[in-house]
Amino acid sequence: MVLSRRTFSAFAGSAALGLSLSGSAGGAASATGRAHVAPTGPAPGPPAADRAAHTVGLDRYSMLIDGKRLVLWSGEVHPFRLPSPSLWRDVLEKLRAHGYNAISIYVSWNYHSPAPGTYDFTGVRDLDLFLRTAAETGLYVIFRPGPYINAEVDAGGFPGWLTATQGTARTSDPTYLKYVDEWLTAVDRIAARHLYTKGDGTIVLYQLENEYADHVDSPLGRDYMAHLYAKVRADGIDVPLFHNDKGRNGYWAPGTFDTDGETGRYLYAFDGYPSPFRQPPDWGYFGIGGTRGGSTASPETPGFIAEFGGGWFDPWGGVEFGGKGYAESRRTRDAAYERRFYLTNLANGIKVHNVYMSFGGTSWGWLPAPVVYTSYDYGAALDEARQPTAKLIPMHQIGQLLHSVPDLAKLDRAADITVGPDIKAYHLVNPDTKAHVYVLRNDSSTEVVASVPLAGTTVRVPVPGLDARLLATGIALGRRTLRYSSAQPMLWLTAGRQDIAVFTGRLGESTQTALECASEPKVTVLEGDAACAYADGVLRVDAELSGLTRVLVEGGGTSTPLLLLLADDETSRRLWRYDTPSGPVLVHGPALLRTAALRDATVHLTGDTVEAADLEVWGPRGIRDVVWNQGAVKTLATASGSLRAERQLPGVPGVRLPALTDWRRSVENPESAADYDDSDWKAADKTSSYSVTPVPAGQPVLFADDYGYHYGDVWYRGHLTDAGDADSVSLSYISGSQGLLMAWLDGRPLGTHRMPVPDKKTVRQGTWAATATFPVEPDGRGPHVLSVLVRRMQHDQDGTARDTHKVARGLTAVTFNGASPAVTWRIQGEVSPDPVRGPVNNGGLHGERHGWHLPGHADGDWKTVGFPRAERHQGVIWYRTGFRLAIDTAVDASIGLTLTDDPARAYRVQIFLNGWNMGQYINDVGPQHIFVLPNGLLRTRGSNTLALAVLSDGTTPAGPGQVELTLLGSAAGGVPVTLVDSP
Ligand code: IPT
Repeated sequence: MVLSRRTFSAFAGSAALGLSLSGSAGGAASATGRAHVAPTGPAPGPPAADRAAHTVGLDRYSMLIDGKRLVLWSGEVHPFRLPSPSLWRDVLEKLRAHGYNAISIYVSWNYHSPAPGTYDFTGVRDLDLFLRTAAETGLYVIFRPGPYINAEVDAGGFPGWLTATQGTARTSDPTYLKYVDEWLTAVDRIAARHLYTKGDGTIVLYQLENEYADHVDSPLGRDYMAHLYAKVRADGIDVPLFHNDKGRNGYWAPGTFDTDGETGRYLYAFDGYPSPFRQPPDWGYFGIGGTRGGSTASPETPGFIAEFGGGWFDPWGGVEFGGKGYAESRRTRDAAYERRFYLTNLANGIKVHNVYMSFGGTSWGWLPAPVVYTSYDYGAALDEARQPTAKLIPMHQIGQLLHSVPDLAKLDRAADITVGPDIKAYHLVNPDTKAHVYVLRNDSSTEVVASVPLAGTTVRVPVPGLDARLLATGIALGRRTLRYSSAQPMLWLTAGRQDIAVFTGRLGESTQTALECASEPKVTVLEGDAACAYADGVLRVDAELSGLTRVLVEGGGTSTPLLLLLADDETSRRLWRYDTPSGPVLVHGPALLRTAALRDATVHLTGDTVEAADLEVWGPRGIRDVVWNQGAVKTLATASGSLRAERQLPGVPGVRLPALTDWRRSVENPESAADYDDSDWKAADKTSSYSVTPVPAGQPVLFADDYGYHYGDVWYRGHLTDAGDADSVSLSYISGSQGLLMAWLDGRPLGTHRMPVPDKKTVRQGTWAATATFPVEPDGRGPHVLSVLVRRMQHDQDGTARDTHKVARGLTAVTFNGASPAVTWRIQGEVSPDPVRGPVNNGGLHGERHGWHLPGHADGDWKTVGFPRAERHQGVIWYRTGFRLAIDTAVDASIGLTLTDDPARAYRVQIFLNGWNMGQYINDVGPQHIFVLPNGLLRTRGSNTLALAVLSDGTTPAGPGQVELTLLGSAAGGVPVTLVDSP
């Protein structure tokens, strides 16, 4: 009988409000076995490191956490792309607030390992702290430590030193496996301290390898995967493991390799980055499947998308988005894209859903792979400057829905329905509760009003062009049951004496919502316009969505009132649910709710405002007082059962940024001079290499990695004898995209060669090799010195397991025409890695080797200059200045450095903030002009040092032009920020 289900859901709903502290509920699947029962109860409450044992299981529908069904609604975030640990909390709180219940993280091997046997998890690399913060924020973690990650990072995450080792990576090669085990031992030691199974943290899933699509049918691959499986288990990781298939190929599905005799603890997952301009693909329930495809590849494990496009990356020159940068990625994969594609995924049975990226961040220093520039904003829902975008709205609405309506965690395909032309309709049913779920998608560009058969009635539902919505019938809304609604349900909760249910849709839309009521209820429209009518056991509420329409329903079969809230998108964005141990809190008004805690009769809230904002709070019975960011707020009780602030919360005060002046200048590259003393440089005289680039016959190995230089610029000095007759020299080199080479003979510039700006095709080609030929006129037989600087950019990724990260970087061959001089070579790259900033901070420029980028560098004798500059020079010139900020500690200001100049000027700039390499600006390539300076590295109260290393080729005047601080966003609130050590 319907009533009993309703009663159960209502009861269970309240029970789910607190943290789930105890172990498994009855019939749960466990980490060591399979589910036998597939309950549809409440979704588990937010996780915490609660020191209790938990089970993490699964069946063919979903993950089962302590036996409770859970749809993981996850966002990808990379700790290494935000080098300021305090801000991790900001990002995670913003995602949690917007409905995400999980995050997925890569851990990048190269970031933590400057040398074999050395693994560093301190400072900005403090993975323990990151995982603790995730647990404190109440987010589950999907853990992805590689060993290979791709991720548009240098060498796909492989450490630079691995490029100079024997053996084929990403195979069962024993040398490679030896290093892999070293890494896994180090990273698993940390992961094992944060497993949800033990209540030490919130890791619930762990990924082996990454999009491994090669050697699928060979022992090289199978043994490798089996090795990883066994190693990770041996390291004490007891949560389910998985691999992310590059497409729906069925690669590495359960049973395709040896999982140490275990079954039921390994999942199949796949990745999808479909074009936003085509129809969203079906898989799972509505897909064509095939023996290896989608859900049919692994019928016993839940639909799992380990990565689904939340944006896309942009190469140098901005070729992906027509030079418009990540704003265009965000525009083409906007909120409507998310509804259209992600709701299609849910309709297809996806129950573990991770959006790559949800916060992209910054590929600072030498982290970026050749395919990307510094910003990894990605067009994600939370932008690189940590600012929420409109893309968070659907994530929020769907995330809250998944939490409130556990029926969605167990759906079967139901009979197809027809809703008229131009709408794709998906129909699903929960076999236990008989709740029905519909996804309606409009792939045309104009609005369609669909006639949808819902619970025996035909309901007119507008679906805007290129948009989608989810509808439900028969779901519990507290003590009541939804008959149908043309609006998308968002959440329900019990607060104090009443239930609250929220429905959402686009601004201005006409909606009809029907609730089952055994008898005629008392209905009061508290705010907005709504027409209400009762007939035949159903209360119907019709309203146009605008702001917050409030309808109070009392009686009608239950003594608990229901506050029905109808919210347009922007309004729904300001509705925050927070689960406390005493029950849920619903807050309306501010730009962000970070935390809520109940102490006695007071609810303590923290969060952000941007504009002045209303504050209204619904919470457990007995709440009388409200505190916002430590300040008492005077409130009134409302007819809606809430407490409402008498006055608005103030918005953020204005933030003024200083102009950058008093630049000082110093010219470098003494290495190009004939008489430079290079006697302490390494002799480049090796004869063999593990690189996949062949060593040219009769020449020494000149590849930088073979001499221990893995990041940034590298210098060569060739000492020539008998070169007098030479008329030209040909320098062959390999770099990543945007690499360049410049040369001098006896201190005289020979010229610069630059790799071409990539186009859509070449950007994926992977290898940038070229030969630059410069005429020479050596005076006399010598000796002569040929100085060469190579900006080698980064190593290729190894997406196809062909050791492409071992393609050489730096000079590869040097030949002279007209003479055959004897040459001895010396090489110099980065000095030993910065112990605080890590291995990817520095390359081998003279200034970097001598600390010109560091705050403490004595630049008193550098000459003061003004910007803009216009100077013709081949080589490197540094500029330094300091600036002070005095930003109110109650303000979270996100600040960037903006560089602009005449785009014809050929120069590039490495930007150092307090010694931290915040990235590379290429004036005549772009498209990036704004570089985010994360607080913590940036002292928002105190003094800062900026150092710019300008590399110009002498063909045009070079800047810097305009260099200024830019406010990228601000809010009253934020998180406390601890300064990052910056010696
Ligand atoms: C897939 C990778 O797994 C991920 O690391 C990242 O590179 C992402 O794509 C693109 O940003 S690779 C796949 C799209 C071929």
